Amino acid sequence: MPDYEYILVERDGPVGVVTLNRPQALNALFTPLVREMVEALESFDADPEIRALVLTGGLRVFAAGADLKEMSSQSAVDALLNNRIAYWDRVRNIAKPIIAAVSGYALGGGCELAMLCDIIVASETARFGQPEINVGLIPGAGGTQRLTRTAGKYKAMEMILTGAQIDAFEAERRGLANRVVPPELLLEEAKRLGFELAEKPPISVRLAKRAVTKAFESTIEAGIELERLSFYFLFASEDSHEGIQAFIDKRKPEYGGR
Ligand code: DAK
Repeated sequence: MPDYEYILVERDGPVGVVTLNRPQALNALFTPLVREMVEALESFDADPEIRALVLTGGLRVFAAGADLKEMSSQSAVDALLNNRIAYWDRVRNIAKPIIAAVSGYALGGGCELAMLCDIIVASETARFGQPEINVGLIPGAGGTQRLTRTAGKYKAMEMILTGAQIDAFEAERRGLANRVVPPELLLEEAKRLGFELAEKPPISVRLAKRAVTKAFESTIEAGIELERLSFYFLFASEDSHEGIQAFIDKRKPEYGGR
């Protein structure tokens, strides 16, 4: 295993566990962390002894979204050319099932990351939300499409337009979490599911995952494309710079509608 700085990697028999580990920034998804996460997931995906993956952020927080400090200096053209979404596409292309073990905040890109996984186990403390609107953006890593298909138009619209969060129990009711468990049982339950999947025929699991994903996403491409261009476009707005800067300065943003 390579040395990672921002994640922890563990093998438990046939289950590979990747833990986001940037606690001082609430696991904000800056590029070095995302790169390490993708590399670790791909390396487990290529390992014949691993049959299922668990992705977690530990007990305190899953991930508080993309790194607003990293994004603060980004122009619309930077966003387009950096093509950081390629990392997210690589997560989407992992062939083995990924179980998200979510505790604490799963916000913005954190919520979108959980939704890229195949099964979501939530701890009682989990909170899901798409707060990008509060910093002058919109979800940029699939949230407008995946949350809408999962929770339905009206709940997704409310969450995305207001930035309101939902707790673990509402997430379960809305189909955004498979089950809710006490925090101390979160990893155990996620791994238990991983062990269960590891007993199944791997090729069937792989093809079943792909087919279910296809059913979920068959017309998603157009939506994602639109979302991505809109997201990049927002970096040309004064309000996104104001929103992000206000977050960093710890003050209330003043939006001028430009
Ligand atoms: N980015 C950077 N730093 C963050 C952060 C973030 N998203 N969230 C928290 N932190 C940092 C804080 O700045 C603080 O650092 P210091 O001030 O101590 O240096 C530290 O983590 C602890 O945070 P707080 O002091 O704020 O902790 P609280 O418990 O008071 O509040 C909170 C927790 C999660 C409610 C709050 O931190 C918060 O509102 N965070 C921002 C949440 C947010 O707006 N997230 C959405 C970001 S936009 C894409 C890929 C991804 C995305 C889009 C496109 N492509 C590749 C195209 C995703 C976009 C987003 O996620």
